[in-house]
Formats: sequence, structure tokens, C-alpha cells
Amino acid sequence: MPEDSIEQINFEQINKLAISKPLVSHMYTADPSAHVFNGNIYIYPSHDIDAGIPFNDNGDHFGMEDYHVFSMNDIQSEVVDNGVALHVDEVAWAEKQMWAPDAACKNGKYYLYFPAKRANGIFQIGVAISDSPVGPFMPEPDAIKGSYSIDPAVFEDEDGKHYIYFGGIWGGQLQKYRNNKYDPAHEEPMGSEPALGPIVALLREDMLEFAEEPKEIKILDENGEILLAADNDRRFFEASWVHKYNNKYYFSYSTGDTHFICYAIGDSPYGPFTYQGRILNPVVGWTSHHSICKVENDWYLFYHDSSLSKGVTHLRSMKVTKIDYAEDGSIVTIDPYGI
Ligand code: FUB
Repeated sequence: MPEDSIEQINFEQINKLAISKPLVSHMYTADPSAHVFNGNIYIYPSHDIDAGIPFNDNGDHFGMEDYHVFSMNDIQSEVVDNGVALHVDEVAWAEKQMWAPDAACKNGKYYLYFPAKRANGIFQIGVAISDSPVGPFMPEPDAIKGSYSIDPAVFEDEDGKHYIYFGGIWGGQLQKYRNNKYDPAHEEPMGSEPALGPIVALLREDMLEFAEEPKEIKILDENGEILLAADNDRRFFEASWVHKYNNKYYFSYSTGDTHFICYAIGDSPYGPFTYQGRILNPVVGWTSHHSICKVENDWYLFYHDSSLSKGVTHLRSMKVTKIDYAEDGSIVTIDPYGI
């Protein structure tokens, strides 16, 4: 939500709303990636801290250092903080900024995927392994070969294949890449140029590397054309997530500077995906980042906002609310405050 709207907000009122209750309030948490593993809910969020760095478009104020994993027996139950699962000091290749993570489970092992900046200021994505969904996780000695940018999200298809989605523009550096190659001269496309798409790669059987060259995903408009760079209300910015509903692949994401969580539908995990609409209207705080998870027979949106910190953009709280689908498979847009 833009900074100038924040003054209008009655935080006392928002923080009392049942729809908007933070899942935990003893620490700040954001970018919640939720999964059901062995019948329990596990949430893998960023752990927001105040690193004392002023706000800028590069996101330097997001100075996170570690991850905690949270668990719930069911959607109504107490949220348990399982302590530090991985700290940046344990990751040989990473220097700072442990941004939005995700996790996957295969053959009884758990894999935590996370972005972080190397000492040269470039984001890459790493993986860490555990026998437990709550960690502690043991990081691989180097980042995933060929990885770049931020916001990894792993989707397991019904055939057991795992796909990793990633990318985010501006602070997430995706605009510096074309065809998986970095060039500091590249910028975000403008005007009637096609917008940059998120990136996808099949994961290798051992879950530790890409099994193929990452590919750019196409997000199309109603006429089958790639969304344009100037279409800020709909173009991809960051926060990829994929889920499958009624045999269709739903790719959801944040539009960044217009603050929507939107979605697009396709017939393959690689896309193309056709834009459908908004899942979540703007929340308090600049960023919006979510996951979508089926718990028993219902679908839930895990998301965050900055209402607990009274609008401090890098001090966010994870939340959850139910998703409703219409008959035609479209998702009913959620107003985060219902007021
Ligand atoms: O939490 C840091 C960054 O903010 C994430 O990587 C983005 O998706 C945004 O939520």
C-alpha cells in the first residue's frame, strides 16, 4: 500500500480485526510459504528485523539474518515457533539479506530454498537440508549453480516432479538478467516492451541443482500477448507461487509497486499463464507476498502486512485467510481488512 495512504489507517481498528490477526506477534515474520507435510502445517517465512538501514528501492532495509519455521496441527491451532532453523553465518557463500524462502519434502528429507546476497552484492539461491520439517537445516557449501535473483518457490506436481520458480525485479535484481546472463547495464523494460517474466526450472532428482537451463515464463493478457512493462497493475514483480486446482496450474505473484497479489492460469508448470485477476488487494506496507495451501478440504492464503508495526514496511506479520473459488475456477478477490 502506498506510503501516503498509511496516515489514513486506523491501526487500532485493523489490529483487532479477526480477519487480520497476525499468526505470531513475538517477532516479525513475512513472505510466508506454507505447506502440509505429514498432516501438519509448516510455515517458512522471512524473519524481519530492524537492521537500521533506511528505506530504498533496492530493498537494503530488508536486512534479515535467519529463518524460523512455524508449525500448526490444524488451521485453528496454536502457532509454534520452532526456533532458528538456519542463520546466515552458517551459509559459507552468503553474506546478508536472507529473503523469502520456501521448502519442499522428498523421500523423508526436507529442503529449505532461500535467497541471500553474496559478498559481491549479487543475490543467489541456496538450499539447506534437514531430516525434520522444522530444521535445523544444513546448507550446501555453495549456492545452486546457475541460480540468481530472489523468492524461490517450489511446486511438487502430481507426478512427483519438483519445479523451482524464482525472480523479482529492482532489489531482487531480475532486471539485470536476460537469458540467464547478468549484465549490470540491463534495466527493467519500459512502456510497450514485454514485461520480464518469472523464471522456472525443473529440480534435479536430488533436489540440490537445476535439472535444466532455467526458462522465462510468459504471462499473457486476454489476447494472448505478453503483458507489457507499463502494465504495472498486472505485470510480474516478485513473489512467485504455483498451486494446482482442478487440473489447472495457477501462477500467483506480486505486482510490486502497485501492491496486488494477482494470478494467471495455465496448462503446464512452465506456462504460458493467462492473467485472470487479483487475489489480494493492497495491504499495509509496501510489499505483498503470499502462498496458497490446501489444508484438509479448504484452500488458504498465507500473506503478510505491516499493521502490527503500524506501517513499518520491513517489519511485517504473517497472516492467513480462506480462499473462495467461483464455479468457473476463478478466485474471489480478498480485501485484507474487509472495512
Ligand atoms: O522479504 C524481502 C522481500 O520483500 C521478499 O523477497 C519480497 O518478495 C518482498 O516481500
